[in-house]
Order: sequence, then C-alpha cells, then structure tokens
Amino acid sequence: MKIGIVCYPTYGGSGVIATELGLGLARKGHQIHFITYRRPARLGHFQENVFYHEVDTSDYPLFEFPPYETALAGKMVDVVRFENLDLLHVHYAIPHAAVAYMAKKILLSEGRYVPVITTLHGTDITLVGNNSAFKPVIEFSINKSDGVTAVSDHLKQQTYDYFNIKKDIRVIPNFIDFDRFKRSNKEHFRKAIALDNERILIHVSNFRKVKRVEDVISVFAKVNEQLASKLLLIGDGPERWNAESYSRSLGLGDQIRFLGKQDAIEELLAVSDLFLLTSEKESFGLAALEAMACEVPVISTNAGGIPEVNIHGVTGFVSDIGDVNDMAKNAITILSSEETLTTFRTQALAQARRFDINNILPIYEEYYEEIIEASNLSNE
Ligand code: GMT
Repeated sequence: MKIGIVCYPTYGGSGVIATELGLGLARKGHQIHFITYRRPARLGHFQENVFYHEVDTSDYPLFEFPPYETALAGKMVDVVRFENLDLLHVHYAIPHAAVAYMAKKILLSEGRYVPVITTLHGTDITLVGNNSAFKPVIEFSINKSDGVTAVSDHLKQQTYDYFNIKKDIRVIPNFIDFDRFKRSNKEHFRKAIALDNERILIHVSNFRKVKRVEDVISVFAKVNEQLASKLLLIGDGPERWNAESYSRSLGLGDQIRFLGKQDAIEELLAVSDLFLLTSEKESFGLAALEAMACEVPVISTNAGGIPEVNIHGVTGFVSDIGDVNDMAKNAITILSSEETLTTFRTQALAQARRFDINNILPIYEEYYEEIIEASNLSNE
C-alpha cells in the first residue's frame, strides 16, 4: 500500500508511535510518505520505502499566525495526487483530521477519493475539556473520517462520552520495538549513576502539568527515607523549573538527577529498578510500556488507559491520582526484596510482549485494507 502519515513531529508519544508505525510498515514493503512540518525525531536515517514531505509553515508578514492548516491541506493534496496514495493516516483530529477532510474534498472535486483514518491519542479530548470551542470541529472531523482508532479502551469510551460519535472506533494500542527496548547490560552506566546498594527510580515525560512531576518527587522522597536510592528525571517541559525547585527545597539535590531530553532512553531504563508515572491524564502511557519492555516495573496512577498497561499487583501497582503515600508504600514493597523485584520485572516484560510491534503492525495493515475496500465499494 501507499500510505500518507500526518503527525506532530515532536518528541511526544503520538509522534513516536506514528513514526515507528510508518518505519515498521516500510520494512514490510509498504511505501510510506510522512507529511509533517519538521522531520520527525525518529526519522534520522535513510530507509527504503520511506519518503518525507515537509509542510512549509514560513511566516507571511500579513498574518499573525502562519497558515499551517492551509499549507498542510495543500501538501496532502499534492502528495496524494503525485504519489498516488491509497490512504491518509492522520494522528490527532485537531487539526489533522479536519485538514484531511478539506484535502479529501479538493481531491474529490477532481474525481479522486482518498480514504482517511484518524488515530486519537488523547489530547483531542483534553483540549475539549479546556476549551469547548474545539468540540464541533473534533466531532465533525471524527465522524467524517473513513476509519477511527483510539489507543486504549478508556480513550474510546471517553470519546463516545464527550462527543456525539456515529463511527465505530477501533482500539489499536501503542506498541514497542523489542529490538530497541530491552534490558541490555549497561553496568558501567549504573555505576556512574548510583552506588552498589542504591535503587534507581526513573520518570520520563514532557514535564507538562498533567504529568504531576512534583508527585514523582514526593513519592521518591518517601522511598528515599527508607531505601538508599537515586531518581532520574528524563525530559523537559514547562514544569521542569518547579520540579527542580521542589527537589531542592526537600534537600534532595544530590539524590535526584535532571537529565533533560535524552535520545537513548532505553539505556537509562536498562539500569533502572522502578518507573514512576503519576499523571492525572494518560490515554495509554507509552513511557510505562517502554519501561516494562526493559524489565522495569511501574508505580502509577489509575488515570485513563494506564491500568490497561500496568496491571495492578502484576507489573507494578496503580493508585489514585495524587495518593503519593500509597505509591511510595507500593514502591517500597517492590524494591525491598530482590526476589519481589525479580518477579515484578519478569511479569512486566511478559505484559510488554503483548504490545510487541510485530503483533500490532498486522492489526493496522488489516484495518487499512478494510477501510480501503469499504471506500472502494461505497464509491462504485
Ligand atoms: O503524553 C504526552 O504529553 C504526549 C502525548 C502526545 O500527544 O504525543 O501522548 C499521548 O499519546 C501517546 C501515544 O498514543 C500516549 O501513550 C499518551 O498516553 C498520550 N498522553 C496523554 O494522554 C496525556
């Protein structure tokens, strides 16, 4: 198949999933055309069957905001026409599904129908929670998509609860590439970070408010009172400064290391003993899955789709949002004995295997075929 993929090319989970999906499909022989305003973070090297079309978002003095949506619609039309795409797969309803609808209508005026699949990653729903002005556009563009997927059962249900959706939403979860995410021997790293008797806890996020990074620090502070330990904080974002100030105010400056954005997250996960995810919203929790693939159990909240990934009492524990005492207690349970930690490590890996990219790619391929076939039939 010839597939156009539209996503935000940032470090966020949706960009990672969209890029890895495209790269995986290209390895299977499909022709993949990424249409984005910047080269996606994980699209570093030349790969057969992969093409990149940059959307020009340059400013024009008359406009206060660059007309991204118009430029994107034009680029989609151009790529579908000249690369003869079978399908457009857009990640996020806002604005990508709305823009795809415009592109579809332009192409239809030339007698060409291109089906559109929209994948919901969660933030569309959060956006509506914050600003109801988005609602009609999101609702319309989801209903006008030929196919719709959501990354968890929880997100699917939430979408039905918030919007008047007439489409069937297919759940296709996030996935993991075990060639990259595995527990490899990085003992030299571990020695550079912690003493032999210390446990290593880790958190990875974009430091948005919804991640509640201060809760990560509160949990760690309680664990650290009872167990010698270090905390690694990976990523960067709007809440980083508050998080740093808070850790200093607790006198934990030496125990907590802020490492900023890192490309090789798997190397840090490979030396870690426990992953902390304290989010108040999380449609899936790709970061937790990446940890589990590296045999790192997870202490998390029960927000959104997290409990579909982190199984309470098996791969780690889930607690109510903000309940740092419970999270600390659960963390200590896992970390206090080598035997318990090993059991949770093994179980975390077993659960992560369910989301192996090799299991999830065929689900996308089948769904693509189903949607293309249905659109061919309805256009006969
Ligand atoms: O979590 C973020 O802030 C990034 C966000 C994004 O849009 O890239 O991640 C969302 O999509 C990921 C991939 O499907 C999910 O694993 C994350 O749980 C989801 N984040 C939220 O729902 C907050």
